[in-house]
Amino acid sequence: MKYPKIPVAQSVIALCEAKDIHHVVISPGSRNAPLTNGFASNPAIKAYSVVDERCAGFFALGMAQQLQKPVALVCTSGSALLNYYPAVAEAFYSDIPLIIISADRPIERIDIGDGQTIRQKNVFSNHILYSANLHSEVVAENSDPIIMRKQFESRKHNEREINLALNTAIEQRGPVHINVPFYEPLYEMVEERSLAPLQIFAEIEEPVIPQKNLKTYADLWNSAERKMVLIGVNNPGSVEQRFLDILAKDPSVIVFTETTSNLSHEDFFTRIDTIIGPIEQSEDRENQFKALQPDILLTFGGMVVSKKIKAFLRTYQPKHHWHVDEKKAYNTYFCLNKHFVTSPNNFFFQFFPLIQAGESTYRENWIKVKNVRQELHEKYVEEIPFSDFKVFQEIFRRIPQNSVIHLSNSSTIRYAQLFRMDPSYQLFCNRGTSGIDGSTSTAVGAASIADEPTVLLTGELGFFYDSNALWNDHIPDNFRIIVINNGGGGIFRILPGNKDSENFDRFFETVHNMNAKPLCEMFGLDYTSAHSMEEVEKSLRYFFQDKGSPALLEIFTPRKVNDEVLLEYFKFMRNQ
Ligand SMILES: Cc1ncc(C[n+]2csc(CCOP(=O)(O)OP(=O)(O)O)c2C)c(N)n1
Repeated sequence: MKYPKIPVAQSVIALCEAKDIHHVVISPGSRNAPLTNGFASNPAIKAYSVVDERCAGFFALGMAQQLQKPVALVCTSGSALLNYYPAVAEAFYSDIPLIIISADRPIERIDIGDGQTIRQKNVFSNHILYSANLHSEVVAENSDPIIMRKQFESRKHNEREINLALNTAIEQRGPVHINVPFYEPLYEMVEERSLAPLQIFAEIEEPVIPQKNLKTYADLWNSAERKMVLIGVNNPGSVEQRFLDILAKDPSVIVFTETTSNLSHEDFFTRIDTIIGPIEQSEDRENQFKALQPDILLTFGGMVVSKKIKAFLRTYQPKHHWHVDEKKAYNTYFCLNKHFVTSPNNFFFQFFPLIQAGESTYRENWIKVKNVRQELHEKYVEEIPFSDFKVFQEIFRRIPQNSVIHLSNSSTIRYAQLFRMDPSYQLFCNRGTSGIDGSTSTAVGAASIADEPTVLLTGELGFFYDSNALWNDHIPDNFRIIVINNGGGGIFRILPGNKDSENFDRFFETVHNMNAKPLCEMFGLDYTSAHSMEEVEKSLRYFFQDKGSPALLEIFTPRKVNDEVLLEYFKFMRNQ
C-alpha cells in the first residue's frame, strides 16, 4: 500500500478511515492528486470516479442516505467545488452526512492571477455544519527548528480541524467542508506513513428529556380530545412499530403520514391531500376544517410535501404544536411551542407511560371520511382518460414489492401522495431544497448501494436537467427509470397562474419536443416508450424483468389533459 507524500493528505485519509468513512467519490483534477491517489490506493476505501461534480454530489448523497453513514467527495480547486453546492444544500436541509474535501492552492496564491483558483475558504458558509480550512504543509527536508515548529503547529491545527469536521458530520448528520491547500509536487507517493494522526472520537448520545418536564405535556395531551400526529420524511425502519400501533389505536388521535415518511399502519391517513383537497373545494369548508382542527399537533420527521396540510394548519392552528427531533424544529405552522430534543423512539419510550388513550370520536369520524374518499378515488380512476394521473396509478400498482423508489421533484412527488403505496416500498425524494437538479444522480447513488432494486420516477425536464447522472460506471443492471414526458413542466399547469398568457408556454411550462431515446443509446440503457394506456400496461408488465442492463421507460402523456384530470379529482370528491 502507498501513501501520498504530503502529510496533510495522509491525515485526511487516515482519519476518514478511522471514522468508518469508506466510500469516496472522486472527480478528476490535478490539485487533488494527493487525495485521489491516497484514497484510491487504500484497500479499505471504495473509490468511485464521477466527472461532473454536481452529479457526484448527488450521487454521494444517495449513497449516504442508503448507508446511513457519511460519504466523502473529493474534487480539485476552482469552480469544481461550487458544483457541489446543490447537493450540499440538499444535505443540509435533509440531514444527510456528506464530507466535501476540496483541494486548493496555498493561501498566498489566491487572487494573484493563478489559474483555476477561487476563494474556497468557507465557500458554503450558509449551508454547512462545519468548514475546516486547513493549512498547507511543506514537506521540510531539513531540520531547521523554526520550520519544524511551524510544521508541527500546522499539523496539529489540521488534525484537530479534520477531526472536528468529520465528527460534526457524524454527530449532527449533515454536510461539512474540508479545504486542503497543497504545494507542488502533488503526485509523489511513499511506502510508509510519516504520521499517525490523533483521533478525537465522535460522540453520539441520545438526549433524554427530564421526566418532570414531560409530565406537564402528558397532562395537556391527556385532556385534549383532538390530537393530530403529522409525520414528514423518515428513514425506513427508523421508528419502532409498537409506538406507531399505540398512536393508531387511540380514538382521540389521527395520524397523517407523508409518502416519504416510510411508516405505515392501516389506520393511518396516508393520503393527506385526499382528505384536505376536497374540503378546500367544499362550500361547507369552514365547518369541516373546524371539525378537523386539532388541539395538539405533534410532528416528527423532516420536510412535509403537502401544501394543503400546511395551508390548513396555518389557518386553523392548533393550541399546541410540539416537534420531536434530535437536531432542529421548524415553526412551519407558525404556532410551534415545544421542541423535544430527542429521537421519536426515545420520546415515545418516555412519553407513552404517562398518557392514556382519550375518549373521542375524532379518529372514528375521519376514518369514515377516509374510507369514502378511497372508494371515490377508485371510481374516479376508472372514469378518467389517459393522463399523468392514470399513469401514476398504474405505475404504483406495478412496481415490485421491496423496491427502493426515488421520486423526482415537481408533480411526481405530489402525485405520489395520492396513491396507495405498498408498505414494503422505501420512498425517497430530495425535499430538502426541492430541486429538480439531482434526482437522477441521487437515485443512481442509492441504486449503487441498495440491496433491493431501485426505481426512479421522474418528469422529463428534471431528467434532462440531470442527464449526466447516467455518466457513471456504478449503475446496476436492475436500476429502472420511468420518465413521464408531458412535454414540459406539467406542475406549472397545476399551480395557479395564467396558462393562456404569452409567456406561459415558453418561460413556465417550457414546452419542447425532446425524448430520452438518444440519451439511452449514449449511456447504454434499454429504452421503451409508451403513448397510450394499453402501451403503458403492456410495458410495465415486462419492465421490471431482468434485461441485462439498466432500463428506461418513457411515457408520453397529453400535457393539456393532465392538469384538468388532477384538478377535477378534488372537485369529484367534494361533490359526492
Ligand atoms: C434546480 C431547480 N430549478 C428550477 C426549479 C423549479 N421547477 C420546479 S418543477 C419544474 C418543472 C419540472 O418539470 P418536469 O421534471 O418535467 O416535471 P413535471 O412538472 O412535468 O412533473 C421546475 C423548473 C427547481 N425546483 N429546481
